[in-house]
Amino acid sequence: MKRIKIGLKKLVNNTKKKIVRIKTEHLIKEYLKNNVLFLTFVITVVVNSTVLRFFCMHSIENYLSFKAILADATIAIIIGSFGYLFKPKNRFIYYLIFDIFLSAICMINSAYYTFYTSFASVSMLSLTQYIGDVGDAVVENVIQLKDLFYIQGPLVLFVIYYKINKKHIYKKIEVRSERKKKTTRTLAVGLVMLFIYCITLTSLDVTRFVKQWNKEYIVMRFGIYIYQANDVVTSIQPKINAMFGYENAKRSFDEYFVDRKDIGETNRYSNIFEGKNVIVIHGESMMTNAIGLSFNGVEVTPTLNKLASEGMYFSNFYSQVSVGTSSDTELTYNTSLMPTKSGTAFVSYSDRIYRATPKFLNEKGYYTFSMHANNADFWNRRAMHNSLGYQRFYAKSDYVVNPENIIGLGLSDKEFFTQSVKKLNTINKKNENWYGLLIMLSNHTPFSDVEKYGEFDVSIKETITLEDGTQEEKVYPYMEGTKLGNYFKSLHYADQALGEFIEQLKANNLLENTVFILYGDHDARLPKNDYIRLYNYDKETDDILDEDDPNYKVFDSYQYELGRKVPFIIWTKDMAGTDLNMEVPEVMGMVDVQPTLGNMFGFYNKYSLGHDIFNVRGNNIVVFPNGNWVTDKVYYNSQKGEYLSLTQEAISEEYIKSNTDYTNSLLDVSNNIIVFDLLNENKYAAE
Ligand code: GP9
Ligand code: MN
Repeated sequence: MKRIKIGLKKLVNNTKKKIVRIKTEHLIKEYLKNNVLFLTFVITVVVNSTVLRFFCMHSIENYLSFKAILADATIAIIIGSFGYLFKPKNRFIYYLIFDIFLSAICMINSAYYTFYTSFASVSMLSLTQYIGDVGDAVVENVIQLKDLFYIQGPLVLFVIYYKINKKHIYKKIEVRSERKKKTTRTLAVGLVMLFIYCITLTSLDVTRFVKQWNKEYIVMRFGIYIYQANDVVTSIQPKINAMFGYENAKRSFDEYFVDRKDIGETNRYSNIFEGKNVIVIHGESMMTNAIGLSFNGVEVTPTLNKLASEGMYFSNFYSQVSVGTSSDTELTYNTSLMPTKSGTAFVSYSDRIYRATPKFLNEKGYYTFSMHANNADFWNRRAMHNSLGYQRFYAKSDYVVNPENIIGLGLSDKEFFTQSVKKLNTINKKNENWYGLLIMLSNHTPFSDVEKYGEFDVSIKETITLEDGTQEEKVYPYMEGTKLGNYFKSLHYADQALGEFIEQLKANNLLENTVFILYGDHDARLPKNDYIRLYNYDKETDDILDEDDPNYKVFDSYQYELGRKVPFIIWTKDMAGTDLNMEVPEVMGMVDVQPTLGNMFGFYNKYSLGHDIFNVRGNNIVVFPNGNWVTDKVYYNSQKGEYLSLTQEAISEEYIKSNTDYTNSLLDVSNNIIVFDLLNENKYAAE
């Protein structure tokens, strides 16, 4: 009897369980059937964000980051919940609009990341006017097939809608109270998820979220949608800050410069160039790794090699650009300030007061000018060169630009230099002393005007003797057909243009009393794989060496960063063989140029952020706008919180911490100087 009872109880329990299961299954089925659009919306939104991380950040813990997926799903559910406020027949439109919007965010970021290795910011919207001018470069370099993936969002939604619409599911009537109930329930789920998400956040997550400049980290923890929303807020913030945070900014600025005792210190190089004329060359995309490199015995950059070997060559020199690329370098070179944290100084802050090199030299009686054969408003140079103290800006309208003289973005460098020499002659006749910046253009990404660069092989050619004694030339493709290969061809052209320019200067006696200064403005943003091929080519297989091969040279992301060095050279026609003819191998950044040159020409900017390299040799630090930094001992990646040791010396935690603190305060002070116009003495007077 007892057994029968137990048996019956079991049967009842099992049946109950079965009923619950069937009911649950039924409920789930019903839910799925009635909420297909909402679910499709949520899934496509989460998939897009995950795929974006996959394309940009590669490692599995980044793209399958639990926090990011939870954040994306939460956002999608919260947005999606309001879809229920609409009648079923209008609901599709609501989801479609948001799906298009969120997919566009992914697509823009995907393309942006390819170009800048960073996520997009709305503070860059004011720069879209330049996209037309570098349009080809952008399209060729940036838009890739992968960026079209994100269309799947609206597309899938549309297909699903079409299918269910056919089945008339969404034609049914839902009364208002039912719609409200659905909205509140779904929203409640979203809010609970939001709560769970918030308690998973660490204090580091929150601090980085507030600062917003470690973009990869934020996207990894918060997902792309929250990142972008936060970006909108932080991009508007500087404008608001400029209205309210002046007091704090000025206080930290004063404190910072109280500690800077080195500014104005003299050394062996003080005043060595006083009274000399100056030609500064802005070498578009010129990189140090090409110096000394040759293919089949032909040098890529014979002119740069000659200048480097005869002059003062800074071989561990970095540009410190942010999204303002060329213009950021011009800012840093001229003022010893760093690029702004959001937007670009050239575009957003051209009305500020700058203590720029042309101004100092102008005070010493120099005539100062700049030359660049592109549109004067590109990067807002027309306004900004004036703010920097260039008395005259010779731009495109001052040059004769014929279609046959165009390479890449505009007038070819050879033609630019030839026409500039004529102007320099006139300037030289009229002025006792002069200082001019010449901005090159031809060697600009995407380096695809190959047929205009002239002959330069980046293959490997070998003469082999056959069995019958005859000789044959064998060609291995090597870098032919790669972007890096094309870059070398383009750079070879630019170098040749530079060589011809120096000859013309000599022929016109313009080198007699002249200091010739050259900097590479930033790296050429070339694919890492092309460098791997350059350093690990196996001609037998026309492929790269196996990683196990003893000759395999590792080229990882640190090598890539360290390889972004650009040349900085100071040269005069008779420097070779003197004690000024030397290599300076200590790390140095663009921000150190003004103090270094200032000392040589006899002026000191008391608000420079960099250092005279000859006062800090071996003890310098180069800070990058993204918070990374490099010294002679360490390259530190702030995004990952990791570093690469460059010496055998042990690196202490304290070393990393103090340099990271220094980096953060330098970036803060620099940003404050520009945003709050702290060098504007009239503003001080008004206080
Ligand atoms: C445009 C040129 C290029 O005039 O200086 O600017 P970039 O694209 O290198 O910033
Ligand atoms: Mn540039």
